[in-house]
Amino acid sequence: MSPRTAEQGSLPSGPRVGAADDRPALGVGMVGHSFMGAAHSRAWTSAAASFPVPLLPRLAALAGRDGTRAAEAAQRLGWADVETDWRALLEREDVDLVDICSPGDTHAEIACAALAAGKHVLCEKPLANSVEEAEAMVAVAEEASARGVRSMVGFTYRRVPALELARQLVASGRLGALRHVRVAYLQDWLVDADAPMSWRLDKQRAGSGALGDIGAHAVDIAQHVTGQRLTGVTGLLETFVRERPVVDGPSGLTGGTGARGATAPVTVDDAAVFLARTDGGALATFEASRTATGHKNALRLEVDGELGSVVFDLERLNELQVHERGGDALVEGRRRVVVTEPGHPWMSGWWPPGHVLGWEHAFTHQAVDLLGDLAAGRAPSPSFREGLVVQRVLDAVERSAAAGGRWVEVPAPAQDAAPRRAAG
Ligand code: SOE
Repeated sequence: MSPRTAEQGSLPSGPRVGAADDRPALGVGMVGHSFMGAAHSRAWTSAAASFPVPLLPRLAALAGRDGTRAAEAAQRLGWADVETDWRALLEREDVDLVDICSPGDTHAEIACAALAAGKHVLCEKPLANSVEEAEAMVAVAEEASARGVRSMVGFTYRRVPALELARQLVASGRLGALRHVRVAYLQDWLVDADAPMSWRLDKQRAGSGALGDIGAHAVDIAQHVTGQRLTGVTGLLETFVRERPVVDGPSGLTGGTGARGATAPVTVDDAAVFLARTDGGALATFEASRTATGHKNALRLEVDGELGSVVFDLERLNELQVHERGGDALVEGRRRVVVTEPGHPWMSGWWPPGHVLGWEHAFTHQAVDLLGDLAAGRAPSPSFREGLVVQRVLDAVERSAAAGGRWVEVPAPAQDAAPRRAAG
């Protein structure tokens, strides 16, 4: 599916295309418009303002089951049109890419149908609710890729400049042979037993709880930064709050008045802890919790090598702590690198040194890289197959936890994940 020319796309919204700008347009149709839908919308609208993207994203249509809420979101987020059935996006000539920002139980059906219809796909993480679903998505995605129809899974933290710098330092050998990987992704929005039910707490909708929601990020970024794969795990899961109030409102199980009624069972984990080995001989520890009191969105990664180590904290996302051994013992220790220099990943598109970025900018970088891949006819990364690698780790943790924490091997991928590419 080749993107349409700016002349063919006569949509009222999206970046203004003047006579001088003859870049082709890429029509986007998005499914879902809550938290991730808002983040993706801002990414599509900011990509062209900060980077010389080869395709101009056009926010063609937003799909949401509740037409009134979808229309309000479309107005607020800059979408030109609204559909109440995602399938309508697949029929639209002005949609070249479907951006899936809906709950996990919708990913497989929507992605497979969109790819079969010749639409590129960006799918939020985790890729699916099960290994079986993820394997089916990979098969459809790789067949579609042979037709030039591309797909990507949205592990956005790969596109935080400081984490890409960490990956480059590891890949360059500056840290030496890796010994330890330590990842904790801690939030506390569910620590209050009164926090209401939502789709994220329903196994049927979400697949798992903290493990798949934020543990997926922890697993992906650990594998991406180290360039190593988790080969086996032992894990524990816990649900601390087993019943939650059903709030009859948009974020509850049914849209409506906001009245509090009965409670419903929580069928997913509040927290996951697991240990792993990597195929590079390192030991890894992971923690993912949405009941970690006092932690708001605290993704912390530490990689310790024979020659040095790096420490990243999402709550200080413009910084990377770097320690390289062998210096002057008098002043040896970690130095704080502010990752905002022009030569740092993606920083060429932003501000002078020290003018820091935020959480949302990784979504912009994701959109920028995807637009570049589509224009160049390249397979985007992370691919659905890389999403399947994460899914297999999540599944192994669940199987380990269900078996009292016994060691569970993680099946090796059938073929290498997409080649790692230097960042933008
Ligand atoms: C969970 O609270 C969450 O919204 C994740 O679903 C997102 O992937 C993460 O970026 C922020 O936290």
